[in-house]
Amino acid sequence: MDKTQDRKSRSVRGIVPENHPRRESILIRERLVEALDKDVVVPQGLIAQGRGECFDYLIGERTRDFAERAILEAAVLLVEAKNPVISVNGNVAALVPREIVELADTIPAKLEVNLFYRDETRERAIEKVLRDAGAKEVLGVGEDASETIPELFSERRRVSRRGIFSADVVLLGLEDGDRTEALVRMGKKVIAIDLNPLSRTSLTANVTIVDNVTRAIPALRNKILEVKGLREDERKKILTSYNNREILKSAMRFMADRLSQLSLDL
Ligand code: PTJ
Repeated sequence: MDKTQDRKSRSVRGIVPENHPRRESILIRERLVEALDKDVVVPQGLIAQGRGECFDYLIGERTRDFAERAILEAAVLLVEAKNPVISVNGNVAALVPREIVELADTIPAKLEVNLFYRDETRERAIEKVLRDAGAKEVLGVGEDASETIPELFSERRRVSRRGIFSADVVLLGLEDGDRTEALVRMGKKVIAIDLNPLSRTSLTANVTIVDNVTRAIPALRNKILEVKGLREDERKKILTSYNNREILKSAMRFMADRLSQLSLDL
């Protein structure tokens, strides 16, 4: 039996009881392992998910008010952008394929494949996931990723001219710090979804949504529908009153306070 079949035979997808307290989380893990076998996710992506799960525990696996505020800010930025682009890596494609395509349609924004561990097999596999989920156009695949982000040495420097290279607003999920810094240096507004408020990406992005991509992406889409109905002065007020440092501080305070409270309740 090869490794893929071996993993399939051990899958618990069909047997997790409906009332299992960790059902959702177990099924997400199964989804990521399946995506691993299709070259969508890399093994390192499973490690990244584990780190994310740990932070998700600390916020009680719910979208908190610091994330809500960042989502509102992100919604206004995306609606007002001239060339908004959603960057899609392996984990995002595996976790929220349909939701990310719906979000792109709603803004509207372009979808671009951008990988830390890049090779053409993965680019094509992720493009397929997005197309199967309804995407009409997927940038950043093959020759399309012919531009480079200056001063960046990972494979994430390769971007599409019509996409991230010329974007004014870029939405990223599970990003690495170097590229976030490079995009901000290029003058782009960067919106990051990252459960870890301490990561370099979180600290560097213009807007950090400290939440799970599985909750943040649908919430962002709903917020965009609301923001589209706002007047210009209302949107401006939202933009000018935002402070990302304060958002990060309140996420960190929330985690610390929650742990203290939980230790008292033991
Ligand atoms: O598909 P590729 O080749 O582009 O590779 C993707 C990974 C995720 C492997 C790559 O970007 C990577 O190594 O990322 P990092 O540096 O581990 O950063 C991932 C960040 O996302 C960490 O801060 C995690 O806490 C956070 N994170 C993990 N899972 C989630 C998450 N944030 C939101 N939602 C999640 N589900």
